[in-house]
Amino acid sequence: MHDRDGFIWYDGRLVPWREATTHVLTHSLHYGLTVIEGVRAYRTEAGGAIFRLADHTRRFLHSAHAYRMVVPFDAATLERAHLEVLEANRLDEAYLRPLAFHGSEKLGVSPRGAKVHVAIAAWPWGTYLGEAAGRTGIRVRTASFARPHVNTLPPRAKVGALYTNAILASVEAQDDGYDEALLLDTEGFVAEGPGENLFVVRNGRLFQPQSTAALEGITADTVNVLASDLGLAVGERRLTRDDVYLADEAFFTGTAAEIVPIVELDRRAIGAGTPGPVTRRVQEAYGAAVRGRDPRHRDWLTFVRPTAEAKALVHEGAA
Ligand code: PPE
Repeated sequence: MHDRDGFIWYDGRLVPWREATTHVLTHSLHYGLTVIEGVRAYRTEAGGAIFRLADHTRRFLHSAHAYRMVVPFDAATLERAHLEVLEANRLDEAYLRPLAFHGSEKLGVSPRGAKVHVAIAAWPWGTYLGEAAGRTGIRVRTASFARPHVNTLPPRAKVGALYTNAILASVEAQDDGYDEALLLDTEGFVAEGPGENLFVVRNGRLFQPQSTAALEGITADTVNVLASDLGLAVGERRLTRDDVYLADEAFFTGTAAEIVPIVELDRRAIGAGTPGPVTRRVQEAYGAAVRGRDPRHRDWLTFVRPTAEAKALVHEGAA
C-alpha cells in the first residue's frame, strides 16, 4: 500500500504518498485508538461523486467524540479534503479512508498530551469480498468470538480497536474455508459482519437485527430508503442464528462490500442457496443511487468537480 505514486491529505496538506509516514512510537499504534471511516466515490455521467460524504464525515466526528478525541478540523474542511484527495490523485471512482490518530508525542495509556493527526487517502478498490461475491454470493460462518458488549467498547464509534475483534472473526472464517464471518453479540443474538451490516428477507419483508452491538451502517440506512422506494417493508427485530438459517434471503451491506448476497451460513443453504430476487433488486437500486442514475437520491452525491452538468443533475433530482 505504501509504495505508490499519488498524494495523501495529511494534517491539512497534500503530501506525496510515500512521505505520509509516522513514527513507530505513535500512540495509536500501541493502544489501538484510531478513528476511521470508509467512503466511496463513484463515476457518474457528470464525473466522480462521493456517496453520502456528509454522513460519513458526521460519523467520523461522532466516533472521535465518543472517545473524547478532539479532531482539529471541522466537517467542512474534512469534506473539502476528501474532494482534494480525489482531484490530486485524478480519481473519480475510489475508496477513501479518513483516519484520525494520536501521535508520537507520548506513550502511556492516556492519550492526553499526544497530538491528534488526520489523514485521508484514496485509491481504486474494486470488490471487497472477491470479484464474484456480488454475483454468486458468499459463504459465511458464525464467529466463535462475540462482538464486544456495549459497555466494553462503544460499538457505534468506528475505531481501530474494534477491528481486532473483527480480525479474530474474519481470520477464523477464512482459515475454515468461508468467505466471511457473522458475529453475534454477548447475549447470542445476531449483530453484524466484521465490516458489514446484515439484512434477512422473509416473506418479501426485510429485517435488520435490532442490535446494540453493531455499527450504524450508512449503507444499511441507504438500503432502508431504497427498500421503501421499491415498496418493500423493512423492520428491525432481534435475530437469532436460526432466523438467518431459515430466511428466504440474506445479504451484507457496507461501503466497501456494497450489497453482497449470503448464500450459506454455517453450511446451511439460505433459501435456494443462490442470490435471491429481493437481494437483486436492492443491489440494482444501490448501483443506480451511487452512480447518480436515481433522480430521487442525487442529494446523496457530492461531485468532485461541481460543473454545470453536475449541478443540473442534483437540481433535477431535487425537483
Ligand atoms: N459494520 C462494521 C463493523 C463495519 O466496519 C462497516 C463498514 C459496516 C458495518 C457498514 O457500515 P457502512 O459502510 O456505513 O455501511 N466497514 C468499512 C471498513 C471495511 C474495511 O475492511 O476496511 C467499510 O465498508 O468501508
